[in-house]
Amino acid sequence: MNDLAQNATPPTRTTCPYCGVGCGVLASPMPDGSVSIAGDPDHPANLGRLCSKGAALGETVGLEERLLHPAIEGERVSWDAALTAVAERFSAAVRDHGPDAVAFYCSGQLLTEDYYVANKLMKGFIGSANIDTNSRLCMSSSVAGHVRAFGADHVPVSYEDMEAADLVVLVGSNLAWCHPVLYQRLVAAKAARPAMRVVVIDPRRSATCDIADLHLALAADGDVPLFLGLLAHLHRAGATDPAFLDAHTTGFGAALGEALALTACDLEAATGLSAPDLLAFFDLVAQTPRTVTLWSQGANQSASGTDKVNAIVNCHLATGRIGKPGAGPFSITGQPNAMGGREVGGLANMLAAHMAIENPAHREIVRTFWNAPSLSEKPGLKAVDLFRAVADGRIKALWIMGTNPVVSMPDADAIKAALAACPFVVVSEASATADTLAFAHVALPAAAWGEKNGTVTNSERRISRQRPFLDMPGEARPDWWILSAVARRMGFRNAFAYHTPAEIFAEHAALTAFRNEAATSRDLDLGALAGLDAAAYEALAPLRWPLSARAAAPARSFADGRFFHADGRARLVPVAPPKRDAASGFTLNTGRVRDHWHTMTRTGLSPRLSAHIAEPFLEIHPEDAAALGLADADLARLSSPHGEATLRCLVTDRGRRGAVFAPMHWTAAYAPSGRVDALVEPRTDPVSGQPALKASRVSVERYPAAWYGFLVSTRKPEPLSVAGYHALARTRGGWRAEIAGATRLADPAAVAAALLGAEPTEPGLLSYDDAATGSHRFALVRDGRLDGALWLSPQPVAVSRAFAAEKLGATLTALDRARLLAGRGGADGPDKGAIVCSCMNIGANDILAAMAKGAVSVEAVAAQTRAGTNCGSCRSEIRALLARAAEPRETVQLA
Ligand SMILES: Nc1nc2c(c(=O)[nH]1)N[C@H]1C(S)=C(S)[C@@H](COP(=O)(O)OP(=O)(O)OC[C@H]3O[C@@H](n4cnc5c(=O)[nH]c(N)nc54)[C@H](O)[C@@H]3O)O[C@H]1N2
Ligand SMILES: Nc1nc2c(c(=O)[nH]1)N[C@H]1C(S)=C(S)[C@@H](COP(=O)(O)OP(=O)(O)OC[C@H]3O[C@@H](n4cnc5c(=O)[nH]c(N)nc54)[C@H](O)[C@@H]3O)O[C@H]1N2
Ligand code: SF4
Ligand SMILES: [Mo]
Repeated sequence: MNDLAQNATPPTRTTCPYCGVGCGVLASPMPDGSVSIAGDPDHPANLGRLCSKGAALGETVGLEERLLHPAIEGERVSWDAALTAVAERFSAAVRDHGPDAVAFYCSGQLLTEDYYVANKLMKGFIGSANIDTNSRLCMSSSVAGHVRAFGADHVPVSYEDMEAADLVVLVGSNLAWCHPVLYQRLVAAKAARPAMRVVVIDPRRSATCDIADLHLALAADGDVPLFLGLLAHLHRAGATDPAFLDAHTTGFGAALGEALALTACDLEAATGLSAPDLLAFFDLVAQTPRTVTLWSQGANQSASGTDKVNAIVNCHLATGRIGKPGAGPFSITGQPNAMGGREVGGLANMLAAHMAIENPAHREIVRTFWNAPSLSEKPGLKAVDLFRAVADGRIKALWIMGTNPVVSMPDADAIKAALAACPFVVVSEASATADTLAFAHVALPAAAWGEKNGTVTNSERRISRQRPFLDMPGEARPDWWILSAVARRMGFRNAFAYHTPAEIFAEHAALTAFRNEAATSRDLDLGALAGLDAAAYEALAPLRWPLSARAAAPARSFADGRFFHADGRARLVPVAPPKRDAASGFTLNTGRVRDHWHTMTRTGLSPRLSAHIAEPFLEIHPEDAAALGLADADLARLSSPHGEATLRCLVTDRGRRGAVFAPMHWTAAYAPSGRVDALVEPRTDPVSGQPALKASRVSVERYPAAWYGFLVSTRKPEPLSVAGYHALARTRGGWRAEIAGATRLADPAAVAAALLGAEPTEPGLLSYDDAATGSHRFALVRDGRLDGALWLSPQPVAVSRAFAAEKLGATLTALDRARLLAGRGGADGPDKGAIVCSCMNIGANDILAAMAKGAVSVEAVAAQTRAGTNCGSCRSEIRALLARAAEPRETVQLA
């Protein structure tokens, strides 16, 4: 995989642009234009490891779908014209309607330097706090929970603490798929110390349950009651730490009062868990001082998200399990720079450098440091409210950067309507196919990963550099450059006279240390980096903060029992169980798959990553499916008061009855009816404003398919509008698509010719009609090679996707042609089945074959097939195959 040895220039040390683990990457542009990627063995986050997404980064840096030039109303313009237009329209809106008539909507994928400039411009110079970010959808409940408990948004735990714990409790985290390298570290730690215990708390039996000693498949939003029950149990079992509570906290009495108010009966009803399961969990926690509780979106993305966070933190404070090795509450971040965004104050209710906008002393510090003419005095609109203000005309000019809200916001069709109605929308984007770009009056081409230069902070507060190793293509520019250029055109010349990201970083670091003298006054202190010059910035090694200029960094956060509230104490927050609605229908849970990233503008470019799961799907319990007359691989139509979606059924008992799960990734660009956020209700947590993305009410019915189809083609198939449903994916050598329609096809041959780009009478267009089953098969052969193939059937198409995709572009034998029309592999070309290992392109059937030959362990499978030998992200799936020894799915490629 790694061709570094062939390359003369040393690789560039950079950081992965995907998840919050923040792995170090060595990137080397190769003479043939490709990029070789390897894990950085010296980076403390990953020590050389990468997951499937990181390992495939080289497949995502091409220019195929890049936005390369600024445009106004779709017409290419100069940068000067575009920047001037943005500055004039924003200035005019502020002049005519006041500063709160404009807004920025940013992203945890911006670099710290970009984010710093955006926040400074909006809060300090435009004079509004209407800058919010996709981190509102991601981390804001944790931010609010930390601030309530600790007096600052401080994450006290490190990856090493997780490895050193005797018990790791994962709450609403599918770590195996979403933070795969951290998961591998956990797997390795448990293998080295088998006494370690892992508990997974998730309504679904996710891939992460592979290493769980205990999986609590709780009911949606059962977390607050569960941790209330735990607090009561810790109290009764004498596992609390009265000395710690006494010396370092307030609020225990009230928090315990809420916990004791919950009866055992209430607890079982609210969590959906049995008494023995609850007791097993409670006992394990009570007996294990070195406990790390790690949580993610199953906690944050909820109407009770902030309370969930505090219910968890309360248990750590009550037992004094915080500020100690191998113990603590660990909110793990999703995006590569969610933490950096929080550090510069990129949320509408924060200021900068972890200061609070409501705090006059903090405002004075920032006003003075920035020499800001009109520092905002009050919090701005949070994402959901911000788009409501766009919809009802209060926002006259909106700038979206580094996020794709018409796909990722709840009530996503309403977001489209809001943008369509907004007088002025600016979108800074790297991809020309991002759905949100369709609503831009001004489109600005942003530099992307591999080109941009700056810093990110990972989940354990470690700042790492992203360094460029590719030239910026076309007219793409870094986000900080674009923002600074607009700021200067708005008249703020001196404050935004930046030439390099190093200057911006040094200013940010200086602000964190400005009037931050007393030992506990503000947690974020990067004073040691305030004077950083260009060379030192260039060479900056990955570092965990605080990095104070005046004092040695404390060995460990909260080790001295001092917190950031004015009284120096932590607060236990009394939380009550959420009210439960008794509405009918299904609870729609949403989340991620292993090999796609968010709205797929990057991972969708990679054939390797697209092979794992190539289509949006719906996990539904067998009993629910049977009641609805739905079988595996049928299509289901979902509807809610907000919108609709059509998804492929994956009938599985890994979820609870009455609950369905769908991935968030698919967009209009890949599967127009797979945009699940069209269904999701814009209900938010009352404290954090984070939307409840994991528990919408939906109804499910069968999509009345008259026919189903599957095709592969060397060209992007058009027009897919013949199909009521389609899902496109890249595959080696071209494209594949799942299609279906509700009305019978009058002329299948004509459809085939159109979709495959063939003349209806072209001799190379082979066809086979099977009257018995009503199915039709077509193969287009040009110059002896397979140019495309289409299968149509009244039932879900039972053709081996891997075999069809593999033959695309290949020279065909007579036997191949026969097999293609039959849709199966043959003895000499076995059908791989669903791809499990995307690095090595190994399918489920390859693994089953190895098992048939006697492989009984992941290692033995790896030795025979090479599956799992590169990044290791697929090992939990291999283990699951070993455990189930089940048949692979033929018709749909789902893990
Ligand atoms: N492959 C991949 N990795 C990613 C990303 C990606 O797009 N793709 N995105 C990154 C980002 S930005 C983020 S935020 C993280 C997210 O990382 P995770 O939070 O781990 O991922 P999700 O799949 O969103 O949700 C996690 C789990 O929460 C469970 N859940 C749902 N409701 C509840 C509940 O009420 N209680 C509990 N306890 N659990 C519940 C779901 O069943 C799901 O398995 O992943 C990051 N890593
Ligand atoms: N139903 C449901 N919805 C969800 C979630 C869920 O679990 N369920 N999760 C939520 C969470 S946690 C998150 S983090 C969001 C993520 O949702 P989004 O932020 O909308 O997802 P991305 O696809 O990462 O969007 C990033 C965009 O920035 C572009 N881009 C890439 N690099 C750059 C750059 O350097 N500069 C600029 N200007 N643009 C760039 C990309 O092409 C892409 O269009 O989704 C949220 N929505
Ligand atoms: S775990 Fe994977 S996606 Fe996350 S930072 Fe590491 S290589 Fe990137
Ligand atoms: Mo996220």
